[in-house]
Amino acid sequence: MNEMSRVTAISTYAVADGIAILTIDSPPVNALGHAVRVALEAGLRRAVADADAHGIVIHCAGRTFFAGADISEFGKPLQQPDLNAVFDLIEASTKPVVAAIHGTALGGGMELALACHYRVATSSAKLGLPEVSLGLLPGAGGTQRVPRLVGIEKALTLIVGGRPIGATKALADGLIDRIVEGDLLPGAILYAQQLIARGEPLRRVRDLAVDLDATATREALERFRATHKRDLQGFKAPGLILQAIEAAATLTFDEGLAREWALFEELVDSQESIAQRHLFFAERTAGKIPIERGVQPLTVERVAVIGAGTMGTGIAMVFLNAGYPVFLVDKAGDAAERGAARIHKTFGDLADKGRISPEEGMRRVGLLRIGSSLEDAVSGADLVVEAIFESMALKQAIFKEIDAVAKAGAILASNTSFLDLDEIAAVTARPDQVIGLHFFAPANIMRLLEVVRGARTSDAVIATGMSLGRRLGKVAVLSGVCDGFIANRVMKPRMEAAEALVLEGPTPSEIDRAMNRYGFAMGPFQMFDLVGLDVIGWDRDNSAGRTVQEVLCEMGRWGQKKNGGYYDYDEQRRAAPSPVAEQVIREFAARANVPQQAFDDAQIVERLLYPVVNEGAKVVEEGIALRASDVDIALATGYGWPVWTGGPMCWADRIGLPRIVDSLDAMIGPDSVSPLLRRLAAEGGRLTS
Ligand code: 3H9
Repeated sequence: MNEMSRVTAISTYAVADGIAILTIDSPPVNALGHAVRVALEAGLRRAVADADAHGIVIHCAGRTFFAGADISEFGKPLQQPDLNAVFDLIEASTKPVVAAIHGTALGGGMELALACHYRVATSSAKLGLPEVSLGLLPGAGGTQRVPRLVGIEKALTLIVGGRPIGATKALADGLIDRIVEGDLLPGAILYAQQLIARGEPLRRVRDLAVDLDATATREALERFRATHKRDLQGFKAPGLILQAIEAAATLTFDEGLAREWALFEELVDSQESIAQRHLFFAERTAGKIPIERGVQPLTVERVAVIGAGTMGTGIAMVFLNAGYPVFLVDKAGDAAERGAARIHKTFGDLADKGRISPEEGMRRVGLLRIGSSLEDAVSGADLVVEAIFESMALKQAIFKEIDAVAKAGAILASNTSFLDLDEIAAVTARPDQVIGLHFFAPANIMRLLEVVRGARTSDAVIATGMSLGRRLGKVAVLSGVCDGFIANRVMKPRMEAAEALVLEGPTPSEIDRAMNRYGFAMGPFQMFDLVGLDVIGWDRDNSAGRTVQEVLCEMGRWGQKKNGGYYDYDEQRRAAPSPVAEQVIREFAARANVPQQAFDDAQIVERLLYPVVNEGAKVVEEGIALRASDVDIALATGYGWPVWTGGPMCWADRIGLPRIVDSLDAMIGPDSVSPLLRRLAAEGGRLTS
């Protein structure tokens, strides 16, 4: 290799055996921001002009190939050169350009690779167009080049689905040309030399034909729309992606590119994409926590889970999925055996569906031990997660026992969803080692993990909880101690508002429908019926018809499990509005002299969700959540808050805080409105930055 020289501050240029190597080094993920585009342009011009170079390899230093356009540049004026200008240079090169891919070639990064004449990748590389999850579409040729390379049907799955694929599949589909075993760069150079030696043509994806004609493409799009109707509801990007892909089959390449750009610009400025980009950064910001500099997470190798109920077995699976040996213990009868059976069945089902290999299923099951002796389970564990019944007395008793047998330094975690962690920690001799790990049900599916710091939890233990969350594939959000922590506390006013509103005129199904239209998979009454009215705070012994819930429970209308609650259910558990429940509600309202009126969807949304915004602001001002974006990401990942609204705080900023405060003043009274919310509204401020 001749001497390496700098092209710009973040790029180098060298020639090895007749091949120019252009290396970009822009940590952390080589996002294609302005400086990177400038570096690519300069490097390409130099390589094209260099008489010693007969081919060009584009390559990235650090952990990954280009992970996409720089998302933080969206919404700001575009600085030239744009990506398409860089890609024009690549395609116009008279020397073959090879993309050498490692890590993740995502979004604009994959589009850059597609603009190259050839692509090689390491076997561990992943490629994808995840723009849809940011409410965007690939805006640098992705919707035009992918259909030309792999056909319309596969392009739909890749671009609307947004899930990256591995190198092996990319090779099989024709997205890449070779998998390099061993060192990537020498492999890419060798490949470029072979292309030149064989006199292979400069393959420009833009010149390939799309596999389907216009009519067949439209039919394929219709089929796709019909099959994925539910998944696409509420989102703006998928519909526009379909239009862009249609353009690939109906327009020339350049016309298609122009159409794609127009659609991209429409999306970049859309509320949906702004909200989804907010959540992208919210997820990453949640990991930034105020602990002493240099504090490192403790080592966790072995885990004990106490309690083999639904929550305990779910939590055990989360750890098994991530490769941790787990001891699941339950003192009651054969509870641990039954928990283990559920775990075996879940992994078996996953293997049957092809989601994991049978060997992987066996490996995970092999990491599980069960028993009924607390000491056996706990004594070897670095982390003990308690997941027993939600009672302070029971939790304190079990923490005393655990504390006595756990090794020194072991972390004791509670999965409590409401109780005061400090009271639990106080019964142990190691309150600094006690933390809350609040998983959301089903624990093996839901992405949110609230890491609850007690008054005395040490920084090292907090750091461990947060880094563990990441290793478990969860979104870890740090919460202080309060009733319900972040997500449950912030959502509680929605339930209370629904119970009050139903007495004022709207039926349960009207209220739920407004929530469904807003974007929640379930409204509050659908949720009550699913969970069971008898288990959400019904005091059976003292029930005296004081609330609608008490009356329904006394009637045996406990929800889905009894074929009746707020709704009536048929044998297939299909819900229908219930005349019986509605009569109970109206009689109740008449007795309490509640004035009746009609509410439209927008009014229902205000009544139910403005109080949620208010509670979110309180959680921030009390320091329970570190920042408003933590509330948003917690609700999006823990409660299915529709991501295209960005979560309650982002949504509130869009509506305008003064309007929300005015409405809350009238609705719940000025004394109940969060002072932070009121101050920001007065100052023209925002909850999210
Ligand atoms: C696009 O390409 C549009 C084009 O079609 C058209 C354009 C015209 N930009 O996730 P991590 C930051 S849209 C800016 O913790 P990991 C991230 O915020 C883009 N910043 O690491 C974080 O910063 P900080 C399509 C980005 O190893 C740091 O990098 N591409 C970007 O767990 C580390 O991130 C995507 O949607 C970016 N594109 O995962 C890919 N990406 O340290 C988005 C990351 O200050 N990225 N950052 O908190 C990812 O999926 C993951 O970051 C990745 C690495 C898998 C790459």
